Amino acid sequence: MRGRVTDPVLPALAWIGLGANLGDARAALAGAVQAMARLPGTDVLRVSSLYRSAPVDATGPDYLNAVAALRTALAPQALLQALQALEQAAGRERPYRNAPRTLDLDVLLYGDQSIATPTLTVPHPRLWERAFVLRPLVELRPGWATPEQLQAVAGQRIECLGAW
Ligand code: PH2
Ligand code: MG
Ligand code: MG
Repeated sequence: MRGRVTDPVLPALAWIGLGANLGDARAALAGAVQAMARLPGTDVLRVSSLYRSAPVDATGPDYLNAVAALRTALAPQALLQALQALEQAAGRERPYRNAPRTLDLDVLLYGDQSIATPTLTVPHPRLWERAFVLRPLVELRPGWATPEQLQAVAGQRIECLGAW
């Protein structure tokens, strides 16, 4: 089964974190949602509100962030490669870790799978440390994070901008 682009037990529900803080971030995120909907065997089920957030472990302008729920027949590694291709198409450069970026698409959750490969760790290892992930995720999945988990990121500046 390894190496298949799609898998007979799929589709799976995948949760994607979107972020950008260089260039026209709003257009980049909106374009990414449309592009994800065009990926093979993939539907965008839901998209959170748009959020503005202060950089976490990073410098540069404020970010725009959101979370999308996909139903996809792409296996995790194929999904990762497809998302990286969209980042590249949006002009993503990687001069140093957590550099400002035109588009970042992270696989946060993939079904109930735990994945640990050199290129992909799911659940995303820093998911619970980041308000810019937890807040939009909980908007789409109320009750998914505990009040304590939300409290732990309450000091991070983030503002819900509402609908796109
Ligand atoms: N992404 C990072 C590092 N820091 N901060 C915010 N506010 N939003 C992000 O998307 C973000 C970040 C690494 O991917
Ligand atoms: Mg990221
Ligand atoms: Mg990333």
